[in-house]
Amino acid sequence: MTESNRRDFLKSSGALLAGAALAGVASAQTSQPAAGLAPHMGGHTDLMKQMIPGAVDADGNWALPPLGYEYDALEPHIDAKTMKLHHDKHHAGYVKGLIGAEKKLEDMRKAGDFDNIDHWSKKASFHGAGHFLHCVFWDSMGPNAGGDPKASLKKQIEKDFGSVEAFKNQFSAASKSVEGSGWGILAYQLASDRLTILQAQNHQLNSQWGLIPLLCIDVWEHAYYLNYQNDRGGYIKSWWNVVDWDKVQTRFGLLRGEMKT
Ligand code: MN3
Repeated sequence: MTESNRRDFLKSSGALLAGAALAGVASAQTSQPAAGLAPHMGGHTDLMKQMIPGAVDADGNWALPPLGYEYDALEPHIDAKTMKLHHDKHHAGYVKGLIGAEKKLEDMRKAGDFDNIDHWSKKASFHGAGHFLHCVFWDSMGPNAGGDPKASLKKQIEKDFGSVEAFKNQFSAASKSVEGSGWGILAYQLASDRLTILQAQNHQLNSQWGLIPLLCIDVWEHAYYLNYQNDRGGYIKSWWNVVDWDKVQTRFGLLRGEMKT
């Protein structure tokens, strides 16, 4: 590319980027006239810390967040033994696995030897997705919860799914029919300003790009087998009673710029 061609290219690609940014602003303002531009823009790390508290420690290293309630707080819907094993052993394992995989990738870079790149890239994806989803999972539940979404999240669910009942039916069906181990996920699509339901296998498969999980249910057997055995549908039905919609609303509100970070 000649220098003048390069300048023309930069000029036109810059114009395209600026156009895309303006289009984004316009659509955000159309859907959220009162909020306008999100006040958290430029502070995404702070935003994520509020959305998924405790996913990293004060030094920015991956960490196991403490539960915001007692192990037995979700009984009778989720028993204390399941919660303790799930949080202290399974989730802790993903945090350890993510830290370990990132260390291996660092070692490979230092050594300039990428023979095992497939293995450790996949491990980082698996454990990283597992860590993130468990953080959202714990922070989607609580005692004295259940009921239906309220405020702006309720309106968005009605807009994108027709009704809260239709949303719950789709979410439950998707979660129940995950092949093997996985998750049902309600996620916010940043590009379209819409909600969508994902059916993740393991932690990291069947996703899209550019969306943030707001609410998720773990349907790995370790999440329910002690109490429900093979009755995944019974577990999902009961789980709706511990969904803390205020927390889900907070995540949605932060992403939409409806509240300050
Ligand atoms: Mn799990």
